[in-house]
Amino acid sequence: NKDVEVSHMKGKKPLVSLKKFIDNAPPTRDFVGALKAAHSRTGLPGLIAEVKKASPSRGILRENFDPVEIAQAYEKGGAACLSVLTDEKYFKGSFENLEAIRNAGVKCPLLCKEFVIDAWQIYYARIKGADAILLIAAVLPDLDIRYMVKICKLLGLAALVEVHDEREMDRVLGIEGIELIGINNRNLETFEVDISNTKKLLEGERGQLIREKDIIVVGESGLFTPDHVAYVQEAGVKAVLVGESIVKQSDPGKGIAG
Ligand code: IGP
Repeated sequence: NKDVEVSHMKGKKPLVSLKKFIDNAPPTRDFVGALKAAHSRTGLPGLIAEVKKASPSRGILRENFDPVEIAQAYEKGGAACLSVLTDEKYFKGSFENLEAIRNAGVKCPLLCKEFVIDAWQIYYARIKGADAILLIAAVLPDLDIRYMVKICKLLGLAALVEVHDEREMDRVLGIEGIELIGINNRNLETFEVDISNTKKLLEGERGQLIREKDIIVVGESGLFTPDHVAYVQEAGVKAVLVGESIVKQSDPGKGIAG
């Protein structure tokens, strides 16, 4: 859709030349494998710790935001994977942050947190050091998800497909080759957070299908306490995505233990 403005795409290289870069790019790291390993090692959901400067609902989360310092602290604190916001408009993130974290020698696999509406962005994320990318079911038709999941496989990226209601969950469960589903507890229209959303979407037949398909579910947003994590684990998640509560700590690495 040419009417949609994606600011970081302006003036960037066309897809053909991106493909050449990718042929020479170092291999990706195993994002799903890292989550599974953390889960089986600790018996707790694997942690995806989010490098997040600001959000539309909460404003600036951290003054003196140094993405590399935060990423290193998360890794030291025991995160399995990291999530790096690259969206500039709403989250004050950037692809430069992603690249800087990768170049700083952080070993955790990296999720690129971008509003993907065009395959171009997936190639770009790969070049900037991503090992996984977010695909949001609320903004992508099924056909695009199918196509983008295939592109991710070709590029060696994991796709974290995010849903926030039953309808989106059912759509995504109908798509072949999905390994990772994120359940967002934040309502994208009201910004309200309700962690029982994770439980609701994993009940009954949906939960059963997810277990049969061996899909890893990630509980996303609004997790602030060990009790919250225990609650979503009980609901069936094997991984969690946490931003605000740990990025706000003076030592974000120690924040993980808390
Ligand atoms: C982290 P929180 O409440 O711990 O800061 O949430 C993460 O789930 C949230 O940033 C998020 C998000 C998204 C951001 C989930 N899905 C999609 C941007 C786009």
